[in-house]
Amino acid sequence: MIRNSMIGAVCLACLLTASMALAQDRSTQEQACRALLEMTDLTITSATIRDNEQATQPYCYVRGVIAPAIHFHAQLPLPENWNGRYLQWGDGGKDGDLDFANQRVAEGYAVTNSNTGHDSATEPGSAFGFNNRQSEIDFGYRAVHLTTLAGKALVNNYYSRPPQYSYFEGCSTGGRQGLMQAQRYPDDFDGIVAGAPVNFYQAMNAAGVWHLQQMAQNNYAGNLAVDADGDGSRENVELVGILNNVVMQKCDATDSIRDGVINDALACHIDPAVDLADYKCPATGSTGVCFTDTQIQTIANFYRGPTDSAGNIIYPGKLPGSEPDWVNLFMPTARNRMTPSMLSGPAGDHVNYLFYEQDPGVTIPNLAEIDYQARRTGMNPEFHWLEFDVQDVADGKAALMSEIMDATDPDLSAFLLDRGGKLIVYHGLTDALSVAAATVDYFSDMVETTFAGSFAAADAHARLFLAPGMGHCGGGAGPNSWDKLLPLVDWVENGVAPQALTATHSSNGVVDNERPLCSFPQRARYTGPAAGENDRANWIASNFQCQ
Ligand SMILES: [Ca+2]
Ligand SMILES: [Ca+2]
Ligand SMILES: [Ca+2]
Ligand SMILES: [Ca+2]
Repeated sequence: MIRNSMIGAVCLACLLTASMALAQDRSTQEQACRALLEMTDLTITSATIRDNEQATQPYCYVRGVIAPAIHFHAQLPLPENWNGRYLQWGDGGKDGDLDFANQRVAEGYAVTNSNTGHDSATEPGSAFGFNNRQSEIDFGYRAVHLTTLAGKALVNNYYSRPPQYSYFEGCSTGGRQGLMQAQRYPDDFDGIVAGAPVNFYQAMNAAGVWHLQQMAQNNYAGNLAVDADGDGSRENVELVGILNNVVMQKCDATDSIRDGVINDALACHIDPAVDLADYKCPATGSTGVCFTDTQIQTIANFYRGPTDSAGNIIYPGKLPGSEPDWVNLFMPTARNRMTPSMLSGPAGDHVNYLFYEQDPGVTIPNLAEIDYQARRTGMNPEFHWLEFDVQDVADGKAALMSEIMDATDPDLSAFLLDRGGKLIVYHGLTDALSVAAATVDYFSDMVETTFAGSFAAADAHARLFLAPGMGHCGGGAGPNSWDKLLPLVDWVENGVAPQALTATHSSNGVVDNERPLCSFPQRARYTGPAAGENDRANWIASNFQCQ
């Protein structure tokens, strides 16, 4: 008893001392963080110690402003937890908010992100670009660059030394930003990972509108969602399932593995008129679920992509295997109130505010109202997305906005050769939003311009990894998960170039498919136990080789 109470007393004193030390720690930490408010050449509006939801250790959280309207924040690990690296975290969609990278902070990175020059709560979607060139420039490239400079200044001040290495990590809009940085500001980063880049920004968004038009035109005649019960609402999406099955029957097993994943979607060619012949509606009176001529044309157009009046592709069509993702993105159904996510999201208001040098008009009150007559009079005339003509891309009507937002300069010699930077690009092959074929085109152009067409020469500086069966930045039937940053850090700091990225697919938290993603143009080939291709147990990375 006595012994126990003594131990208790000792521990109590012990705890008291420990908690006093902690409080002292916190106040010292707070002081060091708050000192950033005193920086005279950077507008810092707050600096305070904050807990990290994804770690036990708190960090110094800083907010600041760059004129005229870029708001940014920095997540700075405590000095003893800092890994010496700086990371600019990429944005998504049209951004307009501060994105947190708690996991990277927990790993020791000093991280920054900005609202890219506008707030999405007041100017949602593309609306920030309404008669506001400065806002467009900030979103296009200026915000990321200046936030990076601010982030490096903060790091230098807080840790009393500059970052040893600087990185950029992002996907989608973040992928575009990564390529933009490599092209415009080659000195900002030592390494960049750019996922599913939307770098053909104008063409891609114009294509998005064009695909929506395919579904909506002639009172939804080409829509793949059908009104199966005749109550006037198009709720049935069975046709997409049938289409996807036909595609899988044709191309899933070309890698000799039936896993619901097309290994080389770029080599899978679908001719809807031929491949869907068995499911075509009869000439008179359709019975059951079948494809009309107009629907078959829609599908052909989806795989082909929009073309200009001379027949040139404006933006590549959707790759086989991506069909399930057409539903939410492009198909007006009763379930999405006839407003697919591409319409309510990136493309619906793009042509109103971010495409033309002069904005043609504000959005109509309800984007789903296809019969609505846009009002041409008044202070703010309207422009209906159905009026948009994709030929305007080819006619150069987006030239100025392309200059601001596209990141398609194939010359990366300043970043890759002069600075010695490293670039990892990845793209899911069933991405129906930004299409991997466009990234293959850009990467090949880059190799042509920067490395005289030699992929072998490019390999030491930049690599492209295509992920079979992966959707936009993640998801999909194929292996779609891996640490995006770690292989880049290893390459930059240890000179270990990633031969392959090991990606996994999980169902209910259990890994059920694993594959090496190969450096393009190599592809993964099965080299495991003979005749064991279709044994699920053999779907592990070590049973494949990049060839
Ligand atoms: Ca942001
Ligand atoms: Ca504008
Ligand atoms: Ca119905
Ligand atoms: Ca397969």
